[in-house]
Amino acid sequence: MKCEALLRLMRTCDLFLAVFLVSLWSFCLSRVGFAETVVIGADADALPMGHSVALEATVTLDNGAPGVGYVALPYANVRRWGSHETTDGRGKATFLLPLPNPGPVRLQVLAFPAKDSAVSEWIWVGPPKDNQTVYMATQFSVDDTVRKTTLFAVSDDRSEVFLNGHRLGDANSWQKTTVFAGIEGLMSKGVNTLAVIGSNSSGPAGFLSRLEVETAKGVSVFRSNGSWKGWTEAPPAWPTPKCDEGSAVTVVGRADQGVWAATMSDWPEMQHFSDLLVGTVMPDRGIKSNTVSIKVSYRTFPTPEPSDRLVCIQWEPWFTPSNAYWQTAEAVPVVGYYDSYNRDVLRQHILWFMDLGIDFIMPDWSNHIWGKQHWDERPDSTNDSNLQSK
Ligand SMILES: [Ca+2]
Repeated sequence: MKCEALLRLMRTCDLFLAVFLVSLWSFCLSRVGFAETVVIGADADALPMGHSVALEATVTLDNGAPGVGYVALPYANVRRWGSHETTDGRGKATFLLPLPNPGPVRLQVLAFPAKDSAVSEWIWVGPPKDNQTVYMATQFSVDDTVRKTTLFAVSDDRSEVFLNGHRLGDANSWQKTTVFAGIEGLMSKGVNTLAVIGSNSSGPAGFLSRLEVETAKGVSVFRSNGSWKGWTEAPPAWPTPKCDEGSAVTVVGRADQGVWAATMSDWPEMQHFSDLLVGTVMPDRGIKSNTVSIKVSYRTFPTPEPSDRLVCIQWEPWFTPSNAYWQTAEAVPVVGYYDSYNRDVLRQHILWFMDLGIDFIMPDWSNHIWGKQHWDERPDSTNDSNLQSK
Protein backbone atom coordinates (compact mmCIF):
# COMPACT_ATOMS: atom_id res chain seq x y z
CA MET A 1 0.00 0.00 0.00
CA LYS A 2 2.87 2.37 0.89
CA CYS A 3 4.66 1.50 -2.38
CA GLU A 4 1.54 2.21 -4.46
CA ALA A 5 1.10 5.55 -2.74
CA LEU A 6 4.77 6.36 -3.35
CA LEU A 7 4.53 5.50 -7.08
CA ARG A 8 1.45 7.69 -7.47
CA LEU A 9 3.30 10.46 -5.65
CA MET A 10 6.35 10.17 -7.93
CA ARG A 11 4.12 10.24 -11.05
CA THR A 12 2.20 13.31 -10.00
CA CYS A 13 4.69 15.36 -8.01
CA ASP A 14 7.99 16.91 -8.74
CA LEU A 15 10.68 14.20 -8.52
CA PHE A 16 12.81 16.26 -6.16
CA LEU A 17 9.91 16.67 -3.75
CA ALA A 18 9.39 12.88 -3.75
CA VAL A 19 13.09 12.24 -3.09
CA PHE A 20 12.92 14.73 -0.22
CA LEU A 21 9.86 13.01 1.27
CA VAL A 22 11.48 9.56 1.02
CA SER A 23 14.59 10.93 2.74
CA LEU A 24 12.44 12.45 5.49
CA TRP A 25 10.58 9.15 5.92
CA SER A 26 13.90 7.23 6.22
CA PHE A 27 15.20 9.78 8.71
CA CYS A 28 12.06 9.42 10.85
CA LEU A 29 12.32 5.62 10.75
CA SER A 30 15.98 5.76 11.79
CA ARG A 31 15.04 7.93 14.76
CA VAL A 32 12.52 5.42 16.12
CA GLY A 33 14.11 3.62 19.06
CA PHE A 34 16.69 6.33 19.76
CA ALA A 35 16.82 6.97 23.50
CA GLU A 36 16.13 10.47 24.61
CA THR A 37 15.88 10.87 28.37
CA VAL A 38 16.62 9.34 31.74
CA VAL A 39 14.76 10.89 34.66
CA ILE A 40 15.50 9.92 38.27
CA GLY A 41 13.68 10.53 41.52
CA ALA A 42 14.46 9.62 45.16
CA ASP A 43 12.21 8.83 48.15
CA ALA A 44 14.14 11.21 50.45
CA ASP A 45 16.23 14.36 50.28
CA ALA A 46 17.97 13.83 53.63
CA LEU A 47 19.02 10.77 55.66
CA PRO A 48 21.58 9.68 58.29
CA MET A 49 24.93 8.25 57.08
CA GLY A 50 24.83 4.53 56.31
CA HIS A 51 21.11 4.55 55.59
CA SER A 52 19.72 3.90 52.10
CA VAL A 53 17.77 6.01 49.66
CA ALA A 54 15.42 4.39 47.12
CA LEU A 55 16.13 5.73 43.65
CA GLU A 56 14.03 5.15 40.55
CA ALA A 57 15.24 5.80 37.00
CA THR A 58 12.89 5.99 34.00
CA VAL A 59 14.22 5.73 30.45
CA THR A 60 11.94 7.20 27.76
CA LEU A 61 12.52 7.08 24.01
CA ASP A 62 11.94 10.22 22.00
CA ASN A 63 8.75 8.69 20.58
CA GLY A 64 7.41 8.44 24.13
CA ALA A 65 7.81 4.67 24.44
CA PRO A 66 9.57 3.18 27.50
CA GLY A 67 13.28 2.38 27.05
CA VAL A 68 13.17 -1.35 27.83
CA GLY A 69 16.29 -3.38 28.61
CA TYR A 70 18.65 -0.45 29.14
CA VAL A 71 21.59 -0.97 31.51
CA ALA A 72 21.25 1.70 34.22
CA LEU A 73 24.28 2.70 36.34
CA PRO A 74 23.94 4.98 39.40
CA TYR A 75 26.66 7.47 40.39
CA ALA A 76 27.24 9.33 43.67
CA ASN A 77 29.27 12.54 43.28
CA VAL A 78 30.17 11.38 39.71
CA ARG A 79 31.65 8.06 40.89
CA ARG A 80 30.02 4.64 40.37
CA TRP A 81 28.10 3.57 43.43
CA GLY A 82 25.34 0.96 43.79
CA SER A 83 24.19 -2.11 41.88
CA HIS A 84 23.66 -1.85 38.13
CA GLU A 85 20.16 -2.73 36.95
CA THR A 86 18.27 -3.33 33.69
CA THR A 87 15.15 -1.30 32.90
CA ASP A 88 11.90 -3.27 32.94
CA GLY A 89 8.91 -3.24 30.55
CA ARG A 90 7.97 0.24 31.79
CA GLY A 91 11.50 1.55 31.17
CA LYS A 92 12.12 1.68 34.93
CA ALA A 93 15.01 0.56 37.13
CA THR A 94 15.06 0.87 40.92
CA PHE A 95 18.05 1.08 43.26
CA LEU A 96 18.56 0.99 47.00
CA LEU A 97 21.63 3.14 47.57
CA PRO A 98 23.31 3.19 50.99
CA LEU A 99 25.10 6.52 51.51
CA PRO A 100 28.04 6.19 53.92
CA ASN A 101 29.58 9.69 53.83
CA PRO A 102 28.10 12.70 55.66
CA GLY A 103 27.65 15.76 53.47
CA PRO A 104 25.85 16.59 50.23
CA VAL A 105 25.57 13.79 47.66
CA ARG A 106 24.64 14.32 44.02
CA LEU A 107 23.05 11.22 42.49
CA GLN A 108 22.84 10.58 38.75
CA VAL A 109 22.14 7.56 36.54
CA LEU A 110 23.73 6.74 33.20
CA ALA A 111 21.78 4.48 30.82
CA PHE A 112 23.15 2.46 27.92
CA PRO A 113 21.08 0.66 25.25
CA ALA A 114 20.98 -3.08 25.88
CA LYS A 115 23.40 -5.15 23.90
CA ASP A 116 22.19 -8.21 21.98
CA SER A 117 20.99 -10.88 24.38
CA ALA A 118 22.84 -13.41 22.23
CA VAL A 119 26.60 -13.26 22.63
CA SER A 120 29.48 -15.12 21.04
CA GLU A 121 31.03 -18.00 22.95
CA TRP A 122 34.66 -18.85 23.64
CA ILE A 123 35.49 -22.09 21.82
CA TRP A 124 38.41 -24.52 21.73
CA VAL A 125 39.10 -28.10 20.68
CA GLY A 126 38.98 -30.36 23.74
CA PRO A 127 40.62 -29.41 27.03
CA PRO A 128 43.34 -26.71 26.93
CA LYS A 129 46.93 -27.93 26.88
CA ASP A 130 50.27 -26.12 27.01
CA ASN A 131 52.01 -25.51 23.66
CA GLN A 132 48.91 -26.64 21.77
CA THR A 133 47.70 -25.89 18.22
CA VAL A 134 44.09 -26.54 17.13
CA TYR A 135 42.03 -25.97 13.98
CA MET A 136 38.48 -24.58 14.05
CA ALA A 137 36.09 -23.59 11.25
CA THR A 138 32.51 -22.73 10.43
CA GLN A 139 30.52 -22.43 7.21
CA PHE A 140 27.59 -20.08 6.73
CA SER A 141 25.36 -18.97 3.88
CA VAL A 142 24.76 -15.46 2.60
CA ASP A 143 21.82 -15.15 0.20
CA ASP A 144 22.48 -11.67 -1.16
CA THR A 145 25.33 -9.49 -2.42
CA VAL A 146 27.57 -8.50 0.50
CA ARG A 147 28.05 -4.77 1.04
CA LYS A 148 30.21 -4.77 4.15
CA THR A 149 31.90 -7.34 6.38
CA THR A 150 33.64 -6.88 9.74
CA LEU A 151 35.21 -9.58 11.91
CA PHE A 152 35.91 -9.11 15.65
CA ALA A 153 38.24 -11.68 17.22
CA VAL A 154 39.97 -12.37 20.55
CA SER A 155 42.30 -15.26 21.37
CA ASP A 156 43.97 -16.93 24.30
CA ASP A 157 46.75 -16.97 23.35
CA ARG A 158 46.97 -16.53 19.56
CA SER A 159 44.99 -17.20 16.40
CA GLU A 160 45.53 -17.00 12.65
CA VAL A 161 42.29 -16.23 10.84
CA PHE A 162 41.22 -17.18 7.29
CA LEU A 163 38.13 -16.14 5.33
CA ASN A 164 37.33 -18.27 2.27
CA GLY A 165 40.96 -19.42 2.15
CA HIS A 166 42.42 -15.90 2.39
CA ARG A 167 44.58 -15.18 5.42
CA LEU A 168 43.16 -12.14 7.23
CA GLY A 169 45.90 -11.94 9.86
CA ASP A 170 46.46 -12.71 13.52
CA ALA A 171 44.42 -11.99 16.64
CA ASN A 172 47.02 -12.30 19.37
CA SER A 173 45.40 -10.73 22.41
CA TRP A 174 42.94 -11.97 25.03
CA GLN A 175 42.55 -8.45 26.45
CA LYS A 176 41.95 -6.41 23.30
CA THR A 177 39.63 -7.08 20.37
CA THR A 178 41.29 -7.39 16.95
CA VAL A 179 39.07 -5.93 14.20
CA PHE A 180 39.31 -7.04 10.56
CA ALA A 181 37.34 -4.45 8.54
CA GLY A 182 36.90 -3.95 4.80
CA ILE A 183 37.00 -7.69 4.09
CA GLU A 184 33.72 -7.77 2.11
CA GLY A 185 35.70 -8.34 -1.13
CA LEU A 186 36.59 -11.82 0.16
CA MET A 187 32.94 -12.75 0.72
CA SER A 188 30.68 -14.41 -1.81
CA LYS A 189 26.98 -15.01 -2.23
CA GLY A 190 26.35 -18.58 -1.08
CA VAL A 191 28.49 -20.64 1.32
CA ASN A 192 31.45 -18.95 3.04
CA THR A 193 34.12 -20.47 5.30
CA LEU A 194 35.73 -18.85 8.35
CA ALA A 195 38.71 -20.84 9.65
CA VAL A 196 41.10 -20.33 12.59
CA ILE A 197 44.37 -21.87 13.72
CA GLY A 198 44.41 -21.43 17.49
CA SER A 199 47.59 -21.62 19.57
CA ASN A 200 47.90 -21.85 23.33
CA SER A 201 51.17 -21.30 25.19
CA SER A 202 49.90 -22.24 28.63
CA GLY A 203 46.92 -22.14 30.97
CA PRO A 204 43.41 -21.38 29.67
CA ALA A 205 42.76 -21.43 25.91
CA GLY A 206 39.98 -20.07 23.73
CA PHE A 207 38.92 -18.23 20.60
CA LEU A 208 36.06 -15.74 20.36
CA SER A 209 34.67 -14.16 17.17
CA ARG A 210 31.76 -12.15 15.81
CA LEU A 211 31.34 -11.72 12.05
CA GLU A 212 28.97 -8.99 10.85
CA VAL A 213 27.80 -9.29 7.23
CA GLU A 214 25.74 -6.47 5.73
CA THR A 215 23.55 -6.95 2.65
CA ALA A 216 20.64 -4.95 1.25
CA LYS A 217 18.41 -7.03 3.56
CA GLY A 218 20.23 -6.01 6.76
CA VAL A 219 23.10 -7.17 8.98
CA SER A 220 23.56 -10.87 9.74
CA VAL A 221 25.78 -11.87 12.68
CA PHE A 222 27.72 -15.15 12.74
CA ARG A 223 29.16 -15.89 16.20
CA SER A 224 31.71 -18.38 17.46
CA ASN A 225 29.68 -21.06 19.26
CA GLY A 226 29.07 -24.79 19.55
CA SER A 227 28.10 -25.07 15.88
CA TRP A 228 31.77 -24.68 14.86
CA LYS A 229 33.85 -27.75 14.03
CA GLY A 230 37.29 -28.50 15.41
CA TRP A 231 40.34 -30.66 14.64
CA THR A 232 43.63 -31.34 16.42
CA GLU A 233 45.42 -31.73 13.05
CA ALA A 234 44.87 -29.65 9.90
CA PRO A 235 41.95 -31.33 8.06
CA PRO A 236 41.95 -31.89 4.27
CA ALA A 237 41.53 -28.76 2.15
CA TRP A 238 42.58 -26.50 5.05
CA PRO A 239 41.83 -23.56 5.32
CA THR A 240 38.56 -24.33 3.53
CA PRO A 241 37.65 -27.65 5.16
CA LYS A 242 34.31 -29.42 4.86
CA CYS A 243 32.62 -28.50 8.11
CA ASP A 244 30.14 -31.39 8.06
CA GLU A 245 33.05 -33.77 8.73
CA GLY A 246 34.67 -32.32 11.88
CA SER A 247 33.82 -32.80 15.54
CA ALA A 248 31.96 -30.12 17.45
CA VAL A 249 34.22 -27.66 19.25
CA THR A 250 34.19 -27.31 23.04
CA VAL A 251 32.26 -24.29 24.30
CA VAL A 252 34.39 -22.72 27.04
CA GLY A 253 31.97 -19.95 28.05
CA ARG A 254 30.09 -16.81 27.04
CA ALA A 255 31.90 -13.65 25.95
CA ASP A 256 30.55 -11.70 28.92
CA GLN A 257 31.46 -14.25 31.57
CA GLY A 258 34.54 -15.99 32.91
CA VAL A 259 38.09 -14.84 33.52
CA TRP A 260 38.58 -13.14 30.13
CA ALA A 261 35.63 -10.76 30.59
CA ALA A 262 37.44 -9.21 33.58
CA THR A 263 40.07 -7.54 31.44
CA MET A 264 38.49 -7.41 27.96
CA SER A 265 36.99 -3.93 27.75
CA ASP A 266 36.25 -3.44 24.05
CA TRP A 267 34.26 -6.51 22.98
CA PRO A 268 31.29 -5.15 20.91
CA GLU A 269 28.70 -7.39 22.59
CA MET A 270 29.62 -6.46 26.13
CA GLN A 271 28.81 -3.64 28.48
CA HIS A 272 32.16 -2.02 29.25
CA PHE A 273 33.00 -3.97 32.40
CA SER A 274 35.03 -1.13 33.88
CA ASP A 275 31.86 1.03 33.83
CA LEU A 276 30.26 -1.33 36.35
CA LEU A 277 33.03 -1.09 38.97
CA VAL A 278 32.40 0.96 42.12
CA GLY A 279 34.50 4.13 42.25
CA THR A 280 34.89 4.51 38.47
CA VAL A 281 34.49 8.14 37.34
CA MET A 282 31.39 8.75 35.19
CA PRO A 283 32.39 8.35 31.54
CA ASP A 284 31.42 10.81 28.81
CA ARG A 285 29.15 8.21 27.18
CA GLY A 286 25.62 6.94 27.59
CA ILE A 287 22.46 8.89 28.38
CA LYS A 288 22.87 11.04 31.48
CA SER A 289 19.99 11.69 33.92
CA ASN A 290 19.07 14.76 35.92
CA THR A 291 20.80 15.21 39.30
CA VAL A 292 19.11 14.49 42.62
CA SER A 293 20.75 16.00 45.71
CA ILE A 294 20.63 14.24 49.08
CA LYS A 295 21.88 15.63 52.38
CA VAL A 296 23.55 12.90 54.45
CA SER A 297 23.88 13.72 58.15
CA TYR A 298 26.52 12.58 60.62
CA ARG A 299 25.38 10.34 63.45
CA THR A 300 26.93 8.78 66.53
CA PHE A 301 26.46 5.27 67.87
CA PRO A 302 25.61 4.50 71.51
CA THR A 303 28.24 2.68 73.52
CA PRO A 304 27.13 -0.97 73.75
CA GLU A 305 25.99 -2.25 77.13
CA PRO A 306 28.42 -4.70 78.77
CA SER A 307 27.47 -8.25 77.82
CA ASP A 308 28.85 -11.74 78.32
CA ARG A 309 28.03 -12.50 74.70
CA LEU A 310 30.00 -11.08 71.76
CA VAL A 311 28.89 -11.24 68.14
CA CYS A 312 31.51 -11.75 65.43
CA ILE A 313 31.15 -11.65 61.67
CA GLN A 314 33.53 -13.26 59.22
CA TRP A 315 34.42 -10.69 56.58
CA GLU A 316 35.88 -11.62 53.19
CA PRO A 317 38.01 -8.74 51.86
CA TRP A 318 39.10 -10.64 48.79
CA PHE A 319 37.39 -8.72 45.99
CA THR A 320 40.37 -7.02 44.38
CA PRO A 321 41.36 -6.83 40.70
CA SER A 322 43.92 -9.59 41.22
CA ASN A 323 41.81 -11.98 43.31
CA ALA A 324 38.07 -12.75 43.03
CA TYR A 325 36.31 -11.59 39.86
CA TRP A 326 32.71 -10.37 39.94
CA GLN A 327 32.02 -11.88 36.48
CA THR A 328 31.58 -15.29 38.04
CA ALA A 329 29.26 -14.05 40.83
CA GLU A 330 25.60 -15.04 40.71
CA ALA A 331 24.33 -11.73 42.07
CA VAL A 332 25.25 -8.05 42.23
CA PRO A 333 25.94 -6.56 45.71
CA VAL A 334 23.78 -3.63 46.87
CA VAL A 335 26.76 -1.27 46.53
CA GLY A 336 27.66 -2.73 43.11
CA TYR A 337 30.77 -4.56 41.86
CA TYR A 338 33.20 -3.33 44.51
CA ASP A 339 36.86 -3.46 45.44
CA SER A 340 37.04 -4.64 49.08
CA TYR A 341 39.59 -1.89 49.79
CA ASN A 342 37.53 0.98 48.38
CA ARG A 343 37.19 3.49 51.23
CA ASP A 344 33.44 4.04 50.74
CA VAL A 345 32.80 0.27 50.61
CA LEU A 346 34.77 -0.28 53.85
CA ARG A 347 32.92 2.57 55.54
CA GLN A 348 29.47 1.27 54.49
CA HIS A 349 30.35 -2.27 55.61
CA ILE A 350 31.42 -0.97 59.03
CA LEU A 351 28.26 1.16 59.37
CA TRP A 352 26.16 -1.92 58.63
CA PHE A 353 28.14 -3.97 61.15
CA MET A 354 27.59 -1.29 63.83
CA ASP A 355 23.85 -1.10 63.13
CA LEU A 356 23.67 -4.90 63.34
CA GLY A 357 25.37 -4.89 66.77
CA ILE A 358 28.50 -6.69 65.56
CA ASP A 359 31.21 -6.54 68.26
CA PHE A 360 34.21 -7.62 66.19
CA ILE A 361 35.09 -8.86 62.71
CA MET A 362 37.28 -11.71 61.58
CA PRO A 363 38.82 -10.79 58.21
CA ASP A 364 39.44 -13.93 56.18
CA TRP A 365 42.21 -13.95 53.66
CA SER A 366 43.41 -17.43 54.58
CA ASN A 367 43.13 -18.56 50.95
CA HIS A 368 46.33 -16.61 50.40
CA ILE A 369 48.27 -18.81 52.80
CA TRP A 370 46.29 -22.05 52.43
CA GLY A 371 48.49 -25.16 52.52
CA LYS A 372 51.67 -23.17 53.19
CA GLN A 373 54.06 -24.23 55.94
CA HIS A 374 55.57 -20.82 56.47
CA TRP A 375 54.58 -17.16 56.06
CA ASP A 376 57.45 -16.66 53.60
CA GLU A 377 55.78 -19.12 51.21
CA ARG A 378 52.76 -16.89 50.76
CA PRO A 379 51.75 -16.35 47.10
CA ASP A 380 52.02 -13.09 45.18
CA SER A 381 48.32 -12.29 45.64
CA THR A 382 48.97 -11.86 49.38
CA ASN A 383 51.27 -8.98 48.45
CA ASP A 384 48.63 -7.36 46.23
CA SER A 385 49.36 -3.65 45.96
CA ASN A 386 45.73 -3.04 46.95
CA LEU A 387 46.30 -4.78 50.25
CA GLN A 388 49.59 -3.00 50.91
CA SER A 389 48.53 0.49 49.98
CA LYS A 390 45.20 0.40 51.74
CA1 LIG B 1 46.61 -19.45 27.41
